[in-house]
Amino acid sequence: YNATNPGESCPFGPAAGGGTRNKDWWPEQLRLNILRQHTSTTNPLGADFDYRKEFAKLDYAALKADLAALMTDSQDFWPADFGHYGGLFIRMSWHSAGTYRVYDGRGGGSEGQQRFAPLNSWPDNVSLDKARRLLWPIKQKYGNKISWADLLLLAGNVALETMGFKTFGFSGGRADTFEADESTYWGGEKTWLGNDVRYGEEGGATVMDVDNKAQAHAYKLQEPLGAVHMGLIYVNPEGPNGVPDPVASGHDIRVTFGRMAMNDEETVALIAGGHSFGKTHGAGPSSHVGPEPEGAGIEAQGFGWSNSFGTGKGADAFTSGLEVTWTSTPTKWSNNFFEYLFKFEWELTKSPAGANQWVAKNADAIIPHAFDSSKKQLPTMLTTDLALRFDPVYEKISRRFLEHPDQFADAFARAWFKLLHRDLGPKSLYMGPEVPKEDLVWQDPLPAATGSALSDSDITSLKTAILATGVAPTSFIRVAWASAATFRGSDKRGGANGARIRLSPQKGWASTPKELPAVLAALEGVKKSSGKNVSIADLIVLAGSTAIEKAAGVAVPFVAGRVDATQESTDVESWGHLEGFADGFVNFPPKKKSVARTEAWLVDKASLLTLSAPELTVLVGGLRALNANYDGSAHGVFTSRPGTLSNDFFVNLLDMSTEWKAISDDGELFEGVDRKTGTKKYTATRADLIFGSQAELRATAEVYAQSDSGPKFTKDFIAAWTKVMNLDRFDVK
Ligand code: HEB
Repeated sequence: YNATNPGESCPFGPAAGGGTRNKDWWPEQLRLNILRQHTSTTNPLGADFDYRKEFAKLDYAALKADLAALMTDSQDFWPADFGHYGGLFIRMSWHSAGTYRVYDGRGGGSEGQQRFAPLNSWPDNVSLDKARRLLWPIKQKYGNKISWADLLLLAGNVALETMGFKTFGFSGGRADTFEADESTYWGGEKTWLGNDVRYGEEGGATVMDVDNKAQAHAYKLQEPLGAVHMGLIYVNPEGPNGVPDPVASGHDIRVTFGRMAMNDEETVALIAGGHSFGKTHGAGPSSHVGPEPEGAGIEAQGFGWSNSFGTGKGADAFTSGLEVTWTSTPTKWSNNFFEYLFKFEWELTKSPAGANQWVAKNADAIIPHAFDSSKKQLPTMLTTDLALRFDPVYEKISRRFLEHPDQFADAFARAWFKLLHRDLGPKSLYMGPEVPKEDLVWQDPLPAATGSALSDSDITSLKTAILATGVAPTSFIRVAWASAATFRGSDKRGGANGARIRLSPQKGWASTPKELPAVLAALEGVKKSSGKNVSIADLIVLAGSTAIEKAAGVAVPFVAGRVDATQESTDVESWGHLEGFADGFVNFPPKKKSVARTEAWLVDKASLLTLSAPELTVLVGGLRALNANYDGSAHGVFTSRPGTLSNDFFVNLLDMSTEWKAISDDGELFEGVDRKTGTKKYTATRADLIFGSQAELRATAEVYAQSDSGPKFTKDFIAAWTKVMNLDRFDVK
């Protein structure tokens, strides 16, 4: 029996879905797997489980007290450095939250994904398996009242507090997932820490070469990636590609932290604040370190990176291979990090594991040893730490923090809070006794609802007024879609509530329908003449739904209660990311054709809208029949009665009398001709034809094209439309 290779017999044999699979045969095949994740078949808590209700019953103070006690309760299986686990838990929380990316809102700490592959086995997450196991008795004690997702972040917050730092607050409310998320793009490399795929997009350099300064500053990290290598949270601590160049490293840090929505000040505060605590681990050579959790034997029970160097833990621990302790009080908040950063000159040296790091010149041994109180060491830093001094922009901020520790503490507290709460959703979802009062602009704040509720008869008369405006119903549908479809389930941002489509930047997006000003003017008119306290956000949705009602001849549900945001409460840059890369639902073409196919962007958008494959299918078919393309183009409008809700899209797409051929060099546009006569019938995009080409989508399209599908099609379309309109209505769910 080979313990390190137990599957030697036949790892890909005839059981449990083994064997060569579709994605091995056809790696280019469009997969729909990301539309069927986190369902009741994977969640042991069942469909009726409501985490928010459970969290409300939690004895929060008792949980915090237990976490505080854990910090100094050193366990033999992983002894605490300096007798305090604070540093380890801060790093765990930061790595849990730090995978967030602004472009699609994916990653981040809101689902407890650090428990699953690939994150549980990322080279950057070494030893965090130990941190999570230290937390298990507490998770076990409080059960469903605290999710792993919340616990992984709260532990870091409590760690900071037990070491004398005043945090900005904390909110619970993150429900767990129970399977590895497949939707987040972590990069296309086939090797850990590789960088062969992520550079070179759109005119940047193809390979990162830090010795070539001009090139190092021209390279573009592929969007939406937030890390310079597969398997890292952000950047290589030794410097770009391991080259110990603090200035070039500053460039990497700016790019990657920017993608986590952090500006220069937040970035400096986070790095220095975090590295005011704890130490790094690289006591011996990496050759002693065993496989990561996913690659380890069954008897390791989810532990990875077993280390045969010395005791393999404590003073002999190996995590990053670097051996640095930044401050003389690694378990107490101080301004040491900046004091030492500027006080000393730094000399390049090697860790015991051979990694590049820096040691203070002409310094006394003032740094404690983690396990031997009689030993003192020289101050040490990582290349990335020195970037906070040698990058000219970071330097200014760092010097200000050096001179004003209060400003540093405030900036770190706020940036840390943002880091942990960036993907939790609107403030209305925050829970627990430590929710800060202050509104923060990255929360996309909304005013409190003040309007008296609309009665049914109010809604009926508003509908009549909407239809009497003379604006084309399709225009109302386009604007309602553009307004609501900014929502993304990943970080619960966007959506129709707030009517930010009226504001910069959304009103100027290429994807925003040209009719927007006319639609808004008409709806302002409806509001005025109604004399009702109704928001424009509600009217936008009501107008879209009323137009569909008219096109379908069937009632479309509407729930009033949205509010209108202001320009001042809108962070233009941050809201800008919600435009996304493409919207195939209305044939808005991808901005990034070079990195993924149009149909892949469509599935990606459906996943952000939390739609299933049938919902995706019925929505696209219905929107095409309704003539709802963002720019009014006829692509995919396979019907002789555009504007009527019908299943014509499916019927005509699947009709063999049409033959398709590409008519653009980029393979994006197609023409459908009568197979017999050659007469031109339709034009279509990849986001249209995929429903006839991908076998699973085609199977669903067939259901909607059947002669008996009429009522089902209408019912399913209206349900899916209403779902999208209400995705951000956390107040009514
Ligand atoms: Fe950090 C640690 C890197 C940022 C917090 N870091 C650490 C380490 C490394 C790093 C390498 C070591 C690990 C071991 O153990 O060995 N970082 C890094 C980088 C960055 C960072 C590269 C970017 C630049 N951090 C950061 C942040 C934070 C942190 C932001 C928060 C806020 N860290 C931390 C801590 C620690 C670390 C606390 C310690 C841990 C212990 O003690 O265990």
